Amino acid sequence: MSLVKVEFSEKVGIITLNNTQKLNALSAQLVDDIIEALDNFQKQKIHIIILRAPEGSKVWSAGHDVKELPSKMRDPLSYYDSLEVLLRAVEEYPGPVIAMVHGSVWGGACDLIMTCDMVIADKTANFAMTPAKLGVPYNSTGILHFMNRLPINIAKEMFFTAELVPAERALNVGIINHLVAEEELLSFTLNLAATISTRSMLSIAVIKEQFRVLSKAYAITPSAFERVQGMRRKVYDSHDYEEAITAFLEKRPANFKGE
Ligand code: KGJ
Repeated sequence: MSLVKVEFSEKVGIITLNNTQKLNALSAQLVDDIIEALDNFQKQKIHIIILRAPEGSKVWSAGHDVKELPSKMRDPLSYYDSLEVLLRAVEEYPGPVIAMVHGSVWGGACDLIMTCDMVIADKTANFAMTPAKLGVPYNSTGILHFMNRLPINIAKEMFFTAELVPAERALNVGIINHLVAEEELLSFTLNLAATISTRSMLSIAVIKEQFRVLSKAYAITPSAFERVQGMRRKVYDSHDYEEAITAFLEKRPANFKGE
């Protein structure tokens, strides 16, 4: 059974993450279902996608399925990790992907909404970037998503504190495009999609691709790349990574040692 619900009109497709029992944690299966929905919409030439959770959800998505993170000694966010595959699918969709957010957004799901082209939210929305809570060495493409979107001090605060940023502040710092009343969340998002749908989709698809290519146009030497990978490895080989994942599963705070 699919973990997403799909609806569409002529040009707008809605994908609802529909695994609320698991707080829409981004498991490999949920990710596969989202990607399949995106692929089908692309074949049907649906130009604009809205990504949402079921109405009234307290949690929009709890982020990467922690139970699917590898145990120690393996990169938890490698190129083919399900979250990474999803983020690329959203970035490469040839039309706008709009995140419509009611409820809290955690970790990898926060990276997902930052990868969407726009974010519309109501006052229940809040956003936390949690790798430091789970001892996860975040990957460089993920860091870049935040650098490209937010002032660096705000991105660092999110990563260093792993605390939820409430909706009003999220608007002020640029995480979200529009903060709207709860009862207007869907109509506002659909109106925005309707406006976009009157524009040239060819032009928009090319501009979106230009933003994608140019926002990643950073040169890095092979040795710098290998150094970063080596530093990240120290983290996923560490006591702290193993301890934080175990602590999550045992529903207790992690006891970090910094090694
Ligand atoms: N992955 C897997 N299972 C999860 C996750 C998750 N991310 N979040 C929650 N669950 C499971 C819990 O283990 C419970 O399972 C169930 O969902 C309900 O959660 O005990 P079970 O029923 O088998 P819970 O905690 O009882 O619900 P609430 O008390 O309502 O709390 C909701 C919260 C969202 C506040 C809480 O579940 C929570 O803090 N979840 C973890 C959120 C998080 O830190 N996500 C980021 C994961 N990390 C990343 O995405 C990445 C990439 N990273 O680098 O950190």
